[in-house]
Formats: sequence, C-alpha cells, structure tokens
Amino acid sequence: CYSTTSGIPGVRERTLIAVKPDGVQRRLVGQIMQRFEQRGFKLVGLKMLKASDELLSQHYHDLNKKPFYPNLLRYMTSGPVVAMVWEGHNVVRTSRMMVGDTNPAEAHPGTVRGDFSIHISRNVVHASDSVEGAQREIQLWFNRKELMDWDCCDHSNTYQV
Ligand code: IDP
Ligand code: MG
Repeated sequence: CYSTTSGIPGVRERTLIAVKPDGVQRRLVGQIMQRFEQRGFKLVGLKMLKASDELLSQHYHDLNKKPFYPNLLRYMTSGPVVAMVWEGHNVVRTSRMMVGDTNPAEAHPGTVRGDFSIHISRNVVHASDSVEGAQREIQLWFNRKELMDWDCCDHSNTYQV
C-alpha cells in the first residue's frame, strides 16, 4: 500500500446512491454496485432499509407538490431500498452521468437507467444531484457511525499521489 494522503481537491467528495425498490426486487444491486467499484469510487456507507414516509418527505422535499408525489411515495415504500455512500473525485457529477437521465426514455445506453429501465415511474436508482444536496441526503440516510473512513490500497492507481 502507498500513502493515501492526497492533495487532490475534491477527492473526499461523497454522494448518496440508492437502489430503489424495483432495482432490489429485480436483483440489480450487485450490478449497480459493480459499476461504481470498477469506476474507482470508494464505498463508505451501505445499508438496506425500508424507507419511512418521514425520511422520504425530507429526501424529496422539493417534490411534494408534484402530481406524481403520492405515487412516488408508494413506489419508494413498496419494499427495501439499498442506500450507499460513494466517495471520490467529482463523484456527484460522474455518478449522475453513470445513472443517466431521470426519464429512462432519455437515458443513454451504458447508464444504469438506460440499461435497466424503461419508464420514469420505475427508474431503478437514486443519485444526488449536487454536492450540497448530497451532504444533506447523506445526513438524512446515514448517521456518522455508519460512514467509514478507510484507505483504499489502490489509491495511487486511481489518483496521482
Ligand atoms: P432524479 O431522481 O433524476 O434526481 P428528480 O426530478 O429529483 O429526478 O425526481 C425524483 C424521482 O421522482 C425520480 O427519480 C422519479 O422516481 C420520480 N419522478 C420524477 N418525475 C416524475 C414523473 O414525471 N412521473 C413519475 N415519477 C417521477
Ligand atoms: Mg433528484
């Protein structure tokens, strides 16, 4: 192992990725996680849970006036979710690209939504859309003790150290 103390700006950026109930039901968790691992991001938090209405109303605070919101709540509480926190340089923006457009009909092949989904009402995965949003969401879904600070031994092959 090399030293992992890196001066690269943003290398500690974190984002919330969640496999939604349709993705869990369809046994896509492993394939989705694999994409983030193989890209080089570091997993720092992981859990399976049934999201509560209370958690979701905070998570989707900007959407509660939308006509689809009741269906969104029903969808997101229909089964377990796998929530994860991934860390790395530019992870928020890169993971939005990896996840693809909100509407799977617009999502490019090669993205999670573009490869695994068809309709906006069942789009498999959540990804935070800004660094500030990610911080807010991570605090909602995870407590401090559930987030791991650990050194990945191949750090020097992912970043210049
Ligand atoms: P995002 O998940 O790509 O960030 P948002 O606009 O934040 O997209 O919407 C959150 C979630 O709400 C979407 O992922 C999708 O599950 C659901 N959603 C958004 N727009 C619609 C819609 O027009 N019909 C049904 N569900 C929608
Ligand atoms: Mg969003």
